[in-house]
Amino acid sequence: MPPADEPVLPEGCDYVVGIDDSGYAYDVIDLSIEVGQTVCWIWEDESMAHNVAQIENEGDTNRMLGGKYSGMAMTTVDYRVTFDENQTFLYICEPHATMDMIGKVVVGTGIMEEVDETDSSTDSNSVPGFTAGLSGIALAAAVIMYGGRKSEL
Ligand SMILES: [Cu+2]
Repeated sequence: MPPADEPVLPEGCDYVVGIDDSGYAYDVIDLSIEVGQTVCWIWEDESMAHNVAQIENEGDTNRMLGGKYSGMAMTTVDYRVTFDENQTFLYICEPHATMDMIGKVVVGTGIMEEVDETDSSTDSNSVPGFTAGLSGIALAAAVIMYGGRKSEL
């Protein structure tokens, strides 16, 4: 039974993760959800600034590049993620990672299936700069190949 003062979930959120009374931890650190559900990390006017940064492996204190990221730590945050695939989502609060401010969301089976590479572009949270960098490299490679071919003639 949830406590009587449990706030109503904001629209679009299936679960809300906030900051606990200590001010240095999430109030829900181990969550299990269904595929397609949305977790909202929401806090307001906290005394300390916090964020949500995906990590690759348990114990990591640095965020995973290209992972989900709420941005710079803030005292007020509203960060929402809809999980469309089975996976175990591990995250830290960057300023307090070494103080064990960590959390986990187990989505469905908790095990990510092999994903076709072409699917990565559909991830709305992918970093645009990363994709742009890759196409830049592809372009450079094409120019080099073209140049090489011309000199053979
Ligand atoms: Cu924090």
